[in-house]
Amino acid sequence: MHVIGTAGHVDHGKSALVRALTGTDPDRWIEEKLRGMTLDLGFAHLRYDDGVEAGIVDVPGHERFLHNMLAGAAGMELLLLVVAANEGVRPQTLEHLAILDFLNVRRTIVVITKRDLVDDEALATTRAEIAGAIRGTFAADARAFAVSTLTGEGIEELRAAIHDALVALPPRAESAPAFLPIDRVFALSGHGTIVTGTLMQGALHAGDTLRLDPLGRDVRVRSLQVFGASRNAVTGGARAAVNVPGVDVAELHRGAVLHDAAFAPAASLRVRFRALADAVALLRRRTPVRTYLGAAEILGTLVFDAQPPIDGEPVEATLHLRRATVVYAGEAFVVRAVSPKVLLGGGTTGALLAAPTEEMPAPEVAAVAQALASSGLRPLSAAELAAAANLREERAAELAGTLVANGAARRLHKPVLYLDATAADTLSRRIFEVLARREAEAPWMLGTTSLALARELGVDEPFLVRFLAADAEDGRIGARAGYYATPAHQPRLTAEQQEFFERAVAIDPAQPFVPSALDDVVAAVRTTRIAGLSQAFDTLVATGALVKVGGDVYRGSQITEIRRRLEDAVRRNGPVTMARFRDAIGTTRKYAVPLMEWFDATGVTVRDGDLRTLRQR
Ligand SMILES: Nc1nc2c(ncn2[C@@H]2O[C@H](COP(=O)(O)OP(=O)(O)OP(=O)(O)O)[C@@H](O)[C@H]2O)c(=O)[nH]1
Ligand SMILES: [Mg+2]
Repeated sequence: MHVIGTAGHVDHGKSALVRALTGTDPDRWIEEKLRGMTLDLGFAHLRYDDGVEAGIVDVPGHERFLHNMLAGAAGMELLLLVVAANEGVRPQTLEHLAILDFLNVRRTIVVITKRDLVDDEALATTRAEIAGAIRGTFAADARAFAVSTLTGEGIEELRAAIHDALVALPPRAESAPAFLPIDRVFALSGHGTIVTGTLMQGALHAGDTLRLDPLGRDVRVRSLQVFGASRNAVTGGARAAVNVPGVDVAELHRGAVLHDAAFAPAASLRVRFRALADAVALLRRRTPVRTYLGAAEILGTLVFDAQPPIDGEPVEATLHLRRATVVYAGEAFVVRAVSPKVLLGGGTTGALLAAPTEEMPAPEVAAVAQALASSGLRPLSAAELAAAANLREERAAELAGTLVANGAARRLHKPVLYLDATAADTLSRRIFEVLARREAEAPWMLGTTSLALARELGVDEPFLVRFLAADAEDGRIGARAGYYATPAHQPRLTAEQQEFFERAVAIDPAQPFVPSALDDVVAAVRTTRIAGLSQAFDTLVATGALVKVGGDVYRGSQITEIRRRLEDAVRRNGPVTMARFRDAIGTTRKYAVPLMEWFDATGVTVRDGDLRTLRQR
């Protein structure tokens, strides 16, 4: 079996294409459905009458969710590079191409979607643009198919081409030790914990005993499934769901690895690294990086043997990771800068290093490290460090910076203070555990507030807020709308909650842009006895799945479409009056007025007398 992956810019029709090919909607979350946008990886099963089959991994196109795209990218062998005919090549088309260039794609098919929206001339322009974008890349010789999921045009030809490409793919290394990077963890009632991922190599059998890292625990495979069908064995290239009894969901996260015990975790890896030509200016001899290995994102430092590369030629380097992980020899990886998260390059792993290669600390460094260690969780300023280590303040700050770069200290901001990494790591781990447990208890919540965390951990809240900010910046946890969560946490409503909101905020097909009254939704939330409804409502609003406008509630997908029509109207005929806006979306003044004011307030439009224009970005 093989894995097909999608890639391409946001809204270019990747998920619609997967649905047209397989009948499965890869957007699993209600938040995705209400918003009409993919946030996390989606999965579907492609089958042909002659028995050829493949798993499809559908990725989000929005740059904010690039970390999720990266978690699914390593397993892809056949790439469907999706470009909308009416928009052509956009930033994430190119970014996804650049990322996949470092990974394991063997073959690419270009899919030009939304064929129904353009004439032949515009299609030819898009074709030419794509040809330019893939020239000189791994996708250079890809064939292009123009399709429409709306009319069905081109879908059968594409299906046939995918079939032929699948048959031509070389098999995965079956005699290699099994290696399954975990991209999803969930509990199935009556069965316990299930982990899923793309089996990169080797084979798995029901009854096997395997190692789960970073837990370092041996687990027995109780049962195996491939897209809902039980199997006694699965081989490389399959999307496998593995039932691992005796492991709690809260202990496991995306990025863990299930493998033959042939691999040992290592925190330092020898690598062959190739820089993106555009990124060489950002590289230092020691460059802090976010490393993407398998389904994991791990912070670390890339240390070049000699000077940092000056071009795209491969060089030797060592990758020091904040936490140990298992890799197989020759495993492909990608790195991004820590902040802003620019793609820097990628490469393949070589030997694992048993002992760290860091130089021994000089006495001054040791004095600063000692001062931090004895202060525990009380952060120190450069001035306090200077006094404790008998140094000038600038020198203390410089050495503390070195410790931060080495991963031996943590820096908090506003004001700048330093913490011992061991004490900080312990607190980070405790925070992570609390977050994971609460997410398991109430998965519909965006996360946990700093106040609740401070109470539970017995830590001073103002300190915790700054500590959490640093954790969030490093990618150890996620932070949004005042809630903290584990990085892969995606709030998930229960089936009951989901049904409730689909009913409470329904769309009338005859009047697709009419909202629901907020009062009605709130009253229904109050009188319905489903647990966690009001928290679930907050989650949907905070994530944009639902949008409050005046006294009304819209689905995010309604707002997106209304905005598109508004922008179209302005582009076509210039500034709009309230009446023209109302006509463009076919509702009444009652709804048009608050909507228009909401667009003014959120910076989409600018008011000038009775007219609205679009705010220039
Ligand atoms: N007219 C037309 N619209 C399409 C076609 N394919 C997709 N769309 C529409 O384009 C919008 C985006 O489609 P999606 O499939 O969600 O796009 P996506 O690439 O998965 O988006 P992200 O996952 O958020 O990056 C939806 O409103 C689709 O209905 C097509 O062939 N023709
Ligand atoms: Mg999508």
